[in-house]
Amino acid sequence: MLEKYLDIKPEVQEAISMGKPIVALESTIISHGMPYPENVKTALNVENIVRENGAIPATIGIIKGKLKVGLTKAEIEYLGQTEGVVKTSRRDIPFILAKGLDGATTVASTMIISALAGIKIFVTGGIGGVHRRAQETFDISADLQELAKTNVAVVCAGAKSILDIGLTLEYLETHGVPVVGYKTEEFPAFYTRKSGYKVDYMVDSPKELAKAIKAKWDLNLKGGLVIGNPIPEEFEMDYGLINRAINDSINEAEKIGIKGKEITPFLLSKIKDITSGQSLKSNIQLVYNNAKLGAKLAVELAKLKN
Ligand code: PSU
Ligand code: MN
Repeated sequence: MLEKYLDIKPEVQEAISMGKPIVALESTIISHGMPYPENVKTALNVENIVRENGAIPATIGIIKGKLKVGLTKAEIEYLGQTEGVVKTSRRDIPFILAKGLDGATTVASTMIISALAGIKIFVTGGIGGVHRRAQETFDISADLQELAKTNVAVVCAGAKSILDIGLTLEYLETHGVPVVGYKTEEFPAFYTRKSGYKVDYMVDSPKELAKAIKAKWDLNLKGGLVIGNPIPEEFEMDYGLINRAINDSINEAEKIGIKGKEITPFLLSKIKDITSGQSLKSNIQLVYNNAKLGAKLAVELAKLKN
């Protein structure tokens, strides 16, 4: 029945059947998170980094109403430069399929499709979360609910301070989602290594992390994990500079009334303009760094099978 909806690339299908290490990658970062052509270049480099570190990459997206597990180079190009690709979260999936549209998958929907295909490790830049002033707007990303219920581990560089990081961590705690720091006790804030908030657990090796992930799912403790991997020091942004850019972008969004699913892409693009492209450079580098860790983690997890 799933075959009707899922289109798995042969290389990825083979890796799934053989229990080889696989890393899922999302596509909203391609279509709505970065400008062309940097988006496509980054997506292809990320796939190479995953390979160099011993795993098979599977970039996930929706093309003409089919859930694609493992986009080809041409499909990544297509999603990266086609207008009208829909940012697709959990609620959107059925309609993008029924209407035969193209969709870029968020963290939430990439987790869903990964789980359907049997992929356990997923690498991205940053997760969605509880937005600032969510007390009034109710803007909480569907990514957090997905982490609460879907068994996929998400490697990211933390959450940006366009979000309320404290409330995001509280929300995850309520839903039993472990927040792990890779070689750090502090939850990273995407563009910067520090956020002022602690993680629940620090781990020092992909092996230790793989053991914890296996224990969680062996015990049927449903849901995902957030693995915070700080941006390498040499690519980190100045704390004051990035936070001024974020605040100015949020003010601008409020002034012109940007809301809902448009807000994250709007802020990312505004922050890039204010920082003259510096934020994009950091964003690209942190994704590369996550790809390395995600691949190593997938390798360790594959060794622990059964
Ligand atoms: N953060 C980024 N780049 C992105 C996103 C988040 O730095 O591209 C995307 C991810 O796909 C994430 C989504 O799942 O934004 C969250 O959107 P929302 O808050 O509308 O759920
Ligand atoms: Mn939202």
